[in-house]
Amino acid sequence: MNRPLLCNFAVLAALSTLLPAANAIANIVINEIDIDQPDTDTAEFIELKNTGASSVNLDDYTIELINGSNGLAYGSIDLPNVNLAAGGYYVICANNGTVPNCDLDVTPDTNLIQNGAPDGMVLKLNGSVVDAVSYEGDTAGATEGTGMLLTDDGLNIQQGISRFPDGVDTNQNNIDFSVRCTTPGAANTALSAGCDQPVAIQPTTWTAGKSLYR
Ligand SMILES: [Ca+2]
Ligand SMILES: [Ca+2]
Ligand SMILES: [Ca+2]
Ligand SMILES: [Ca+2]
Repeated sequence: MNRPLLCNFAVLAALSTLLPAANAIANIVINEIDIDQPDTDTAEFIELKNTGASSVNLDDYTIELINGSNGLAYGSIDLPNVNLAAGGYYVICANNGTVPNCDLDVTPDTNLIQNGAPDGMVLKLNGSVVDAVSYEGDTAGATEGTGMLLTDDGLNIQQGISRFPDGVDTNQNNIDFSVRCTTPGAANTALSAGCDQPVAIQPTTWTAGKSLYR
């Protein structure tokens, strides 16, 4: 009588080792992009986030940059064999000299990501699309729901396109993404203006700081 019970436990144990991997499929999202900067684009990046509760290896993931005029990929980034911790961020940049917290510096240094309108990108796991974002309209094969209509216009320093609230994915690009101050490698912010200004020093902090120099 005990043998079938033990067998069931064995099956459950085997399944439990498979389930985290299955859940991991939807846990990596395109969390933030900066596609356009003043003058030549010299600080473009793509930030991924692991929104799940367990570490995910990125080796089987690829990002494809999609041309909105024909739906074809104009670039592909094969992610390396690295583990991204639960809640962690992974930044792919064009130039790690201009993008803080860059984890993977890819070529070219400038004009890596097309500015629209529209264009998009997809995140693939073993060849299947698991997340996508289209900006300045709908890009064939790279749009979830409706493409984001607002744009990173390239006129403001350190302003880009963020998933906000951070990490939340309703599979509606025009709802999930908005123009915000850039935060490569960190949680996305609600701030959307004055992005190149330092965070204001609170009076109490300033008083405490001054006391250090007396
Ligand atoms: Ca660009
Ligand atoms: Ca920008
Ligand atoms: Ca999505
Ligand atoms: Ca961020």
